Order: sequence, then structure tokens, then C-alpha cells
Amino acid sequence: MIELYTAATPNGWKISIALEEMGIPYTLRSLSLSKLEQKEEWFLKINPNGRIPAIIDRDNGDFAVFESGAILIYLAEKSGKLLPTEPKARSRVLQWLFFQHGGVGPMMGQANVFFRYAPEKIPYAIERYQREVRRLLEVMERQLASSEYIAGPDYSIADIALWSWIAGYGWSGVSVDGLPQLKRWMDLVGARPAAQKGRNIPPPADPDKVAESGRSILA
Ligand SMILES: N[C@@H](CCC(=O)N[C@@H](CS)C(=O)NCC(=O)O)C(=O)O
Repeated sequence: MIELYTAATPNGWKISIALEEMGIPYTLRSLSLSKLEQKEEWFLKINPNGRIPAIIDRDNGDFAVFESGAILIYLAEKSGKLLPTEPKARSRVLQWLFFQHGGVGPMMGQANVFFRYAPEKIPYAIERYQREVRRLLEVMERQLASSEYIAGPDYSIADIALWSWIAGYGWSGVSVDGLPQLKRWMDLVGARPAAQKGRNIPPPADPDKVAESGRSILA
């Protein structure tokens, strides 16, 4: 059994979607980010970085894993799903997974913060991060023109990592106009029952609470 420590945010949804897709049984421990539960001593023993998500694998000596990318790889290897073993196909999935972790996640997170939550509107910061997000989406558009899913013909953990962020593109104020392949892919992934279910685990906080704690949640 996996224990999932999470909250209703893009990095958290990656793991609930993956667990649902892989059919791995899990128990849910929803943390309140606005109450800073993720900074409490007990949780720092699970994730020294003090952020969600994290898991504990009770069937593997209570092994704890933090960083959503590392968790996705761990679960894919545990289940034998969504990460090919053939070296080139595996590398392609990892390339797009790292593209999400080094690019889309941090840039969209900053675009969300400066566009939506910063007490002071700083046009330079808003434009900088929105422009970079749009550039990354255009990179995906080109890839998806010749590829059903982001890393090839098969659905993978890279699609889960990217979709969890990009499905909420509206929060960053970035347009997806003129990106038909990206929209095709968003609909394709969004139609999967596991994506729909996982994105509602834990159930979304009410909008006021999200706004209140938004800077910390989306950082
Ligand atoms: N690189 C980390 C990022 C995790 C992260 O930023 N989590 C956010 C929620 S999406 C969080 O816990 N924020 C609360 C905080 O920073 O205290 C990962 O991919 O797991």
C-alpha cells in the first residue's frame, strides 16, 4: 500500500493521476498548505524539502520518496506501467518528464504567482514568465504535430506530469490560441478517467482558500 501526502495542486495531481492510472492501491493524506503542515517536523522526515507531494511505500520497508518526478518514476517502475524499458523509448519519456520539471512547472508556477497573486503587479515579471510559458507550449505544439502523446505513440508519465500543469493554463494568463495540437493532446489526456479522477484528489479547496494561500501553493 502507498501512502500519498498531497494537496490540490498540479504537483500533487501528478501523483494521484498516476496512482489511478496504474491501479496502485493507496491511502490519502491531504495536507493543508495554508496551515504549513508541509513544514512540520514529522513531514520533513518524509520530505526534507517541506513540499507536497511525497509518498511512503509500506510494502517496501516504509520507503519514502519526494519530488514528483522521482515519485512518478518510482511508481512506473513498481507497476511496470507508463515508462518503457526499451532504452530509447525510456529516454524519450524521461526527456519530456525533465522538460516539465525544469521548464513548464517552474515557469508556469512563477507566471501564476506574478500574474495572479503578487501584491504588486510587476509587468516585467509577468511578461517574462508568461512569454517563457508560451514558448514552452510552442515547443510541445511542434512535438505533438508528429506524435500522438508527448514522448511518442504511447501515454506515459511525461504526459501526466505535463497535463497536470497545462490543464490549468488559465491561471497563468497564457493563451493556447493557435496551438491546435496542444489542444488535441489536452483533450486526449483530459478524457482519461484516471486523469479526471486524479485531478479531483484531494477534492479542490474552495476558491477563497486557494486565493488566500495561493502564493505558497503555487510557488
Ligand atoms: N519540485 C517539487 C515541487 C513541489 C512543490 O512546489 N509543491 C508545492 C505545491 S504544487 C508546495 O508544496 N508548496 C507549498 C510550499 O512551498 O510550502 C516537486 O516536483 O515535487
